[in-house]
Amino acid sequence: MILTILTLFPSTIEGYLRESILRIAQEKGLVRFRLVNFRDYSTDRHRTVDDRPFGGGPGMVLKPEPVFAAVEDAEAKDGPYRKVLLTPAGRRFDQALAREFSREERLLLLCGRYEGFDERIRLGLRWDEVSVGDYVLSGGEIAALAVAEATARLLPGALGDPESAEQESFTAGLLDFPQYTRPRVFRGMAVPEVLVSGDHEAVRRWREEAARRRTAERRPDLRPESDPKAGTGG
Ligand code: 6GU
Repeated sequence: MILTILTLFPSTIEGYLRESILRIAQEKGLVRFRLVNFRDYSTDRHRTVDDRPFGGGPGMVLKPEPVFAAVEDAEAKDGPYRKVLLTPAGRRFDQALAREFSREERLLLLCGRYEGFDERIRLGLRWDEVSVGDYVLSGGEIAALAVAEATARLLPGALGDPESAEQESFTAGLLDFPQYTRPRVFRGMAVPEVLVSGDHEAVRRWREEAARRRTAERRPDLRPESDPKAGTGG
């Protein structure tokens, strides 16, 4: 997959891509990240990317020309992209959409800034408009990283053993079960006996039950993927 991120602040994203699962996924050749500062596509001598809103009001609005030029250049070089506009007005990002994105050959994320985008950016290109939750960020960079990581970790071969084990079918779509490591007693709190019993089937049943209980208590809106009543959650 080629994952291109259009942003006015590439350095805020760069560091994270060099660490974590995202670095591993790149080293394995599963994904190539491209950071594009669309200010480079501004043609005036001040390299303008934003301007005051027609009709008045506070703040600045992203101009259409540099965004269009950057998108068209990326598509001329790489081919057509699935294009994602990061905006609090978008569809809520979830695991199902991450899975969908992970099947794309090319994914482009546009990070906004300022008070918003000129409406013709929305109208003139085909976007999936995506939000990462009901709160306001000052720019799309953190949202783009969330989308990039959730997507890249689903690429076949991206995860090491610990995380792929976590995806075992018996807890898919549920919240995680509680985990313990040494010591067996810490400040009077003991590890559940079953986890040190050596009985793998008993461990599996305990974890499944714990995951189900935790999910029902905390996130009754989620449904396990194996549940025939499954909604969009999980
Ligand atoms: Cl994608 N962008 C911004 N600026 N704020 C957000 C968001 C995105 N998702 C939630 N809040």
